[in-house]
Amino acid sequence: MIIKRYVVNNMNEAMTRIRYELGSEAVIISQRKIRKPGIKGLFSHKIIEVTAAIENEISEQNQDVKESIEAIKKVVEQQNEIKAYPREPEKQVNSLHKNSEYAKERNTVNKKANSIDSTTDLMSEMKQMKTMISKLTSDNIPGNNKSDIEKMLEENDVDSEIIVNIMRKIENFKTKDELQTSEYEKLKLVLKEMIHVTKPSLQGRIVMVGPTGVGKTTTIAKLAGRLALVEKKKVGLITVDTYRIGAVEQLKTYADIMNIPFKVVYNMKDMDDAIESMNECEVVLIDTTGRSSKNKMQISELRTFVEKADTKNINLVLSSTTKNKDIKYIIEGYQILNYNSIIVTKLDETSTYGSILNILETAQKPLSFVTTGQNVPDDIKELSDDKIISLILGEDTIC
Ligand SMILES: Nc1nc2c(ncn2[C@@H]2O[C@H](COP(=O)(O)OP(=O)(O)OP(=O)(O)O)[C@@H](O)[C@H]2O)c(=O)[nH]1
Ligand SMILES: [Mg+2]
Repeated sequence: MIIKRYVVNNMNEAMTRIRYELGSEAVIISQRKIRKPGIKGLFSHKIIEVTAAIENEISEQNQDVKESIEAIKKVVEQQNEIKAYPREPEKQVNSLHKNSEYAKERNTVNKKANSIDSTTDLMSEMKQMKTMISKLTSDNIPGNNKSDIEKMLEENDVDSEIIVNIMRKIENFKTKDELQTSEYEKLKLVLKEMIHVTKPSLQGRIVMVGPTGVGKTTTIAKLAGRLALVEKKKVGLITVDTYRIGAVEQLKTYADIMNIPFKVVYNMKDMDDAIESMNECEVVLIDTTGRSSKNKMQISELRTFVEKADTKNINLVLSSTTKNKDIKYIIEGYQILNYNSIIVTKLDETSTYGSILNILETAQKPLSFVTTGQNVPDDIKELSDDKIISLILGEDTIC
């Protein structure tokens, strides 16, 4: 019996680690809330100590399968010998094994395989054996069966291609203390290498681009609120609206409430004038209309406006609820806008967070913000890479 103790933040984390390290047969023996050791522990929230156990001896069923395999192996050997001496098989073989174990084994084999008296029977028995062997060994054949890590990443909606990539990286991951590093710890180190966050610069011109309805305008309102009302900065708002009637009103309402300058841009000349008129502002937030990434014309039109903004602070805004396949198309379609960072919205609308990894890995750009609800200006956050990793692995939630 293997008994292991886990100190974790929540049961979700405990289950993930137990399932990975001890397997799905493991049972939880006890769980209790404890405080972290030392003085600090008195003031921090309680953590959980979970004890789990698993039988480490080979199960009776597996033992049985092993015995059957051994028996069948011997039948195969004997059949080969019989084939080699077709005329007087018993005599020939017996003469080869005069005082050998043959007779004894033959008895055992006959017991186990008494229906094998022809090649056809043997073939069917071999087929069964193949199934048994693959069942017994499937866990040890790479790629044959999904590992617990793969299953867990899949459950958290990490894209299948990215999972393959992660597994390859884990396999090649070398640590100083190889024997002491579990695969789960390696997974975390691999994810840390893959996920990048950037400390967003909230200065100068900041542009938001992205598909329809992902939350660009709401995100701009949140940032404007934070900068103008909390940080007391001089903020201006520009909206590039060459398409949707009504889009203007939404941002204008926020600008009026916050009492900050607001301009609507319909053409390139307007863009120059609007930027010029906001020379005094420390931060100018520029909103754009949502575009389908499939419509290359619309995206190129948007590009000319974005280039006019002349800034390195261009954010691609994507919702965490976007399908994995669409993420690839959107990121590809928006590439010509040369965005520098990513904002992932609507994390409050999802229960798994693999999409954050899917978006960052596909875009190969760092994350600046995430948004977690409709409340302006509160529901916007910067996340550390460790927090993102624990979200992706299902150890933590955002709300
Ligand atoms: N649940 C949730 N809803 C959000 C979040 N951010 C924005 N929304 C909502 O999503 C809807 C669309 O938001 P908009 O800000 O208008 O989206 P947009 O990207 O500007 O849309 P277009 O201008 O049409 O391209 C609104 O109902 C917002 O309240 C978020 O973080 N969580
Ligand atoms: Mg909008």
